[in-house]
Amino acid sequence: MKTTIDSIMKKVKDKNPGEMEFHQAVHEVMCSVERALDDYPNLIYHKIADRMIEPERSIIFRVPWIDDQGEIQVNRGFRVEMNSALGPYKGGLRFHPSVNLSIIKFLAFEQVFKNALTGLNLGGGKGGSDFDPKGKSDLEIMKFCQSFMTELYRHIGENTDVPAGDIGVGAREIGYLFGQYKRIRNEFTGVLTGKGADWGGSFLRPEATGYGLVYFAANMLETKRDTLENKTCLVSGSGNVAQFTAEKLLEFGAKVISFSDSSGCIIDHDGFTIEKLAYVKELKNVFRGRIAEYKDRYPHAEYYRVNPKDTSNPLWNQEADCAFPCATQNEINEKDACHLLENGVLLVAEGANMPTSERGVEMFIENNILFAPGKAANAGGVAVSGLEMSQNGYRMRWPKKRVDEELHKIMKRIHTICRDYAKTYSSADNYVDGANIAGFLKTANAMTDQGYV
Ligand code: NDP
Ligand code: 2IT
Repeated sequence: MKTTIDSIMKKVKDKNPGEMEFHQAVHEVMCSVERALDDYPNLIYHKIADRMIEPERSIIFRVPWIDDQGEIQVNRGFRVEMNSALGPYKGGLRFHPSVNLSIIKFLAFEQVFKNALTGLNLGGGKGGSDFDPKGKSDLEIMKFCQSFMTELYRHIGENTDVPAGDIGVGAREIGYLFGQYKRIRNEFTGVLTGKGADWGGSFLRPEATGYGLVYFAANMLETKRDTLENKTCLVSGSGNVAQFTAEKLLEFGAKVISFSDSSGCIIDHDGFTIEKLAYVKELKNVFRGRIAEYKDRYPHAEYYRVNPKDTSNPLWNQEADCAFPCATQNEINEKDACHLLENGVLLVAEGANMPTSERGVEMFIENNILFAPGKAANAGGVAVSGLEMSQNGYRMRWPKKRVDEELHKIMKRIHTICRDYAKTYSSADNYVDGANIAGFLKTANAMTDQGYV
């Protein structure tokens, strides 16, 4: 079977040179899937893996817009429609200067398996732009979003491709994107998720990724007859996922001691409270400030600025029971993983997509800690997006309680599926193998049923 992986990886590297993140995501999935391929020889015959690594469609487009000084700016837009075997392409849009084809392809690839795990009819895709929202006025953000949608609208639709938010794309951006789509198409449909609750959005969509992550972590601990109560937790990032992860952790009686952004991290050893969290939310969501400013209000906190010369992040070198990386890809490298293990971490659950390097993942698994890969643990966000699509189909809005119950059920189901597949093909606690194999087989079976398309 090694030859299968080697030949797949050779093709991926030859056809997509330099796309390191995409190679990493494919390699991780294929290493798990090889454990199951003996049972499914027809998948090799049908060249399922070969088909899966080639996006059904990749769209790259120019996004011109005019800044507040009247200067024309030009960014690059992307939408990678990876796989529609299980439903319309579904996945977020990322606006960040680091965005390139490799990043969008790795995210789209991960999204295929994540969406399969939700049990909903969702295919996988991802998009975005190298546009940097930092320091831009509201008007500039609106003009950029309108220009972005002026091209994207022809590729998407409620039954074709349904984008949502990701890094740099939240409620404000979804509003501007939706407004422009509606204007061009003259139709009010559920073409985007993460909409405002008064105009087609689902209750709890903003909270869903973070809340779902904590539900998943609680399920993992339950297998060891343990809970989150009184656990000291590290959370990275300070955006959508990080904020609602921390909020739910506090509700579950855990102690959260950190947040971060791309400039640095803040450690509050006394623990964040609801009031302190409200300040972080205001700082990031209203004033669009930096996490360093937390110290202005709470001077006892420690702040560590990102030092480009540092090969490890001080955030991951704190004593803690649980870690929730919620910022970005590869934010936990081998050294960070080493620090977490040395400090006695017992659970790592990924809120971000692929935040742990491949070696970091191996180290967590070798050391038998509970490790949840993003495609399982952060699936609550896209799952509630799926519920938003259903609600839009009926032109109805479910009460918060119902959405939360559904989210609980979906996260529990994903947890069970991961363990079931892990038990069959790997070891019960190997959620990486469980998630990859379950997501792959579900998608692969649908592709086989639908012929060579
Ligand atoms: P936000 O834009 O709301 O927040 C992103 C946070 O991560 C910010 O604090 C940001 O800091 C930090 N960050 C971004 N890039 C970097 C970087 N290169 N280095 C260090 N910190 C960085 O995004 P989300 O919270 O929505 O997304 C966070 C992660 O969760 C991403 O990996 C995303 O793909 C994933 N995810 C999101 C879902 C969702 O529903 N939104 C669903 C599932 C996964 P700064 O302010 O300095 O940019
Ligand atoms: O990575 C993700 O799952 C998301 N950014 C959310 C996607 C969605 O369609 O809600």
